[in-house]
Amino acid sequence: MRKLLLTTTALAFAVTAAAPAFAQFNDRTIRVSNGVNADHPVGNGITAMQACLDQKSGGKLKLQAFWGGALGGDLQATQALRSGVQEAVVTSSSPLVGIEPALGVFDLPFLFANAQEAYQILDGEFGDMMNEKLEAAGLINLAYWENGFRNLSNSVRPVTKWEDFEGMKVRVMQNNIFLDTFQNLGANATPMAFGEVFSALETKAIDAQENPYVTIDTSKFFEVQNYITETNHAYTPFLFLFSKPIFDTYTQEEQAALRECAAVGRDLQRSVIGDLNKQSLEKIKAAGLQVNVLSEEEQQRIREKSMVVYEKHKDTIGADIVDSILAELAEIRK
Ligand code: TF8
Repeated sequence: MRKLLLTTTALAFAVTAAAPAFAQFNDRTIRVSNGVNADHPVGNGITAMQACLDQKSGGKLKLQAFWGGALGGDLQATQALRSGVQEAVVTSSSPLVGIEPALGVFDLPFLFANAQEAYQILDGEFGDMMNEKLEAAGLINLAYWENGFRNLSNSVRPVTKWEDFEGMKVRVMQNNIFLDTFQNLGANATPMAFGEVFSALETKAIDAQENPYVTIDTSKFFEVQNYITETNHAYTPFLFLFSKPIFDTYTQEEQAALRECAAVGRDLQRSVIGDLNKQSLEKIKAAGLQVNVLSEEEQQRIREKSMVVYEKHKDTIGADIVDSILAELAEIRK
């Protein structure tokens, strides 16, 4: 009896050993592009995601990151995903409103009051609903990473109230909600791809731009700017998008590993941004920029003035979408 048991056990081991390890995984190189530089927290997120993939796939799924827009800007790379010529991109949602207008909901000024609110909405049912829309457009959103709360930098004067925007040449993303938000404040808003911003600031073709502190730091915008105002006027999510035509050819195990590991990367990336935000601000101050924080009163004035943008863009985004996010936020804030 004992001998029989031993033989059975030995046989079981032999069968396990004979089965090729990670048989459900193929050797794959997954190109991931992003407009930011490698020292942006997206870099930490990619490293964490890779460690997770190594474990799950036995080293078969490899991320190959491209930085600084090396494979094209957000929109260009996203189109390459849709046509199945590039695997993945970490992109802001804002430049993609031409592909999926509902994404514009995240561009509404002062929508989220803090990151926790954003996480609840993005990682919950609302985020899933948006992912279904993206899927219909040929894009699998593996997870919502973070670009973050946006602040204004400029080279001409301190901005402490909305009247200070008058005539200022502000670069905005290629997105009509941002365009209207800044035009409505009196700025001369100019849509421009991210990759052109540094040199446009340097040559003074534009006076100002708005991005999270971490991006102002890692993309070196502070080197060609004199003033910063902590406006927190919008929270931009990063989408970790995967090409649906390519994703559909992957095994279920590969797909599941990518989704799970993108969430691991997301958690780390968000926490690194949380820490780095303060450090980036210190670095910007140390470089000699004047930093202004909007008073409660001025922020309230800007917020109220910006509400016309909600009405103007409600139908383009989808009235049901705008109403449902506002209802969910009201619920969260109770
Ligand atoms: C922008 C965005 C960018 C990102 C990325 C670097 O201002 O906030 O920071 O989408 O491509 O265009």
